[in-house]
Amino acid sequence: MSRLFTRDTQAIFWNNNKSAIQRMLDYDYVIKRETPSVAAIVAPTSSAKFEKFFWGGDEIMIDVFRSTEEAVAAHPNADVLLNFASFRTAYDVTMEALAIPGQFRVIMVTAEGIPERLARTMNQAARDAGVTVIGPATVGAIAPGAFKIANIGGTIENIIKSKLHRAGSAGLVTRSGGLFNELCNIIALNADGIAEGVAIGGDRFVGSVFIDNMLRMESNPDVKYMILLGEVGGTEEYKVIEAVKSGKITKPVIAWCIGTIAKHFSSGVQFGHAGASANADRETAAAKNEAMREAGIHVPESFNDLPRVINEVYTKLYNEGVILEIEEPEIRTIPKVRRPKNFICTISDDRGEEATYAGYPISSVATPDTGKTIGDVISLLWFKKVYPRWAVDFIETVIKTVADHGPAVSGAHNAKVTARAGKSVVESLVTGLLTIGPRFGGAIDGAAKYFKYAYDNELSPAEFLAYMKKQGIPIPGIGHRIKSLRNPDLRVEGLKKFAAEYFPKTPLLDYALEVEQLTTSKKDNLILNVDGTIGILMVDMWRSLGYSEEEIDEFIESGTLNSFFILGRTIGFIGHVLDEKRLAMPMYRHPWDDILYDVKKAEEI
Ligand code: Q5B
Repeated sequence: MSRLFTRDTQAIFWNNNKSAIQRMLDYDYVIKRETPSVAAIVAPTSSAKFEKFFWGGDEIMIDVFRSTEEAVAAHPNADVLLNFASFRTAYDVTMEALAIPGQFRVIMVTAEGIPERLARTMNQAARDAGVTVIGPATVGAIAPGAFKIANIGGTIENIIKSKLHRAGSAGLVTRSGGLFNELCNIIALNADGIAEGVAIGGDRFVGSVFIDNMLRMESNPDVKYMILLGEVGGTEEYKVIEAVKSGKITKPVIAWCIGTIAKHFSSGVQFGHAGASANADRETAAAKNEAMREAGIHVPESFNDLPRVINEVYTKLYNEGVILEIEEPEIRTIPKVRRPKNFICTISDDRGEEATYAGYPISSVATPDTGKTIGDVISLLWFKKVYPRWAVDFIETVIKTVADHGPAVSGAHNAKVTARAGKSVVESLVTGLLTIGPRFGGAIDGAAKYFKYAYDNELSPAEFLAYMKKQGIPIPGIGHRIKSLRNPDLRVEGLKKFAAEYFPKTPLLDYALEVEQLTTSKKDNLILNVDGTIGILMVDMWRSLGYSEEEIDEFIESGTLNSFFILGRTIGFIGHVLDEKRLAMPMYRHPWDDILYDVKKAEEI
């Protein structure tokens, strides 16, 4: 791995830190990345499924997951974890991520103050797994023109001024995030910017140290020379000295350790970072600067002298032809005024020449020669998927099966009465639709939910009945007013026959038929009815199609299954309403003799 990040790198962002994520996406937009650098967000306590962010003047949605595992399952290409958890959680988040084999290449840990014992364990675990940890206590890293972590580099204006929107020639490693930005500015003014930069973090125990990053930069062809900004405390700079001496690092290195002021204090001084305190003479900034100078590293006289040295090394490499002139790339600008959108649509788009259903032009599903049916249209518009033929045909069969069941059922009766009151088609239709509910036609979701629960929890049919009795509700999908063992519902027989012929397997239906044996042994109309059969077979269908249990539960909770009845029966209700209008039927009044009047004179109080 010679380059830390590329233009294709995508990260999972742990914690819904909206402003930091927006900064990454603004950077992506400016440098004309094709994909957002944040693939997903992990927010364990959030109920959101996505978060909206600006992409230039437009908006995009980033998936939100409850756990890193779920995020990885949906975005297996995201090989960077940006761990923005607090210092209390950051260790666990990193260890969980490391437990997902081969997923993450780089993990950045921003939290400051992780207990040192845990930081050491975490860093060693990452090292063992071959994962580069940046941090803890860092603003991160950047590969200009490719990928930038969160807030590193500051605002877009600052990024462009510091030439961080495209790759330059220096490899930059610092401890401090604040000085990282300052150094980028200095390098932009005195050279051509950086090719890769890492702020390794200010804690005493950080994951990747100077030498890890500099050895990678040695093999990164974009990096022509390196700049190391160390500080008082620790001995990591000596590993770089060794690598220069042994020839492992051959590219020119410029280095400065800050904290030389420490020698003017009588006792040891703790600078800003936890690791910035010298515990021995060789840990002082002065000693390290001297040792680096002796090893042939370009060490300035002072921090103020650093820009001159950078310019000197850069100019030499430029004159030698090692560094070439950089053609400045075109960048995009972020609009000053951005308006969040009020509505989101993920199923159809009417903006092009021809409107599309889930990406398919209407003509590709609507014209007869395509062979597509209403089942195909439903699979696109309800599920945003192209279902296989057997599943599409099943949906179509369901719609046709429930289209009507005569004028006597609750909904059709209501629609007819309304039409006879002179109301329009739509008004009459909705009165019919409003009758669909747990007893009439709307037991499909309930049937799927309870039978699925019973089957998944391995309840025997008797245990299931006892469970439902305890719930105090009739089993959805069981029982019919007119259909029974003696007068079987042929619609149910048809659906079962379809499933036997075309479904890969029907475990939930098989279970439901066992339950039916028990219920019909009590009363012969307690059959598995049309609602129940549809609900149960839809679960079998989705399982065969590879949907996750969460996805199926979500279909059930959102009322997707009852929608099949609503859609199908709309055809029948409209038929009944048109029938009434065609027949010019007068207003309906219910006959007195069909009403039991039991009206007592109201008591006065
Ligand atoms: N009992 C459907 O009831 C109906 C029981 C049960 C345990 C049960 C009833 C029920 C669940 C909801 C359901 C969809 C209300 C039906 C449809 C579309 C349609 C309609 C059409 C079309 C019928 C008598 C005795 C009582 C009850 C017990 C009844 N159901 N026990 N689980 N599920 N089912 N709905 O016949 O001891 O005497 O007190 O709610 O799946 O809507 O064509 O008409 O296409 O349009 O009126 O097909 O089964 O019986 O309620 O008087 O009960 O049986 O506890 O016991 P009934 P009830 P007990 S398909």
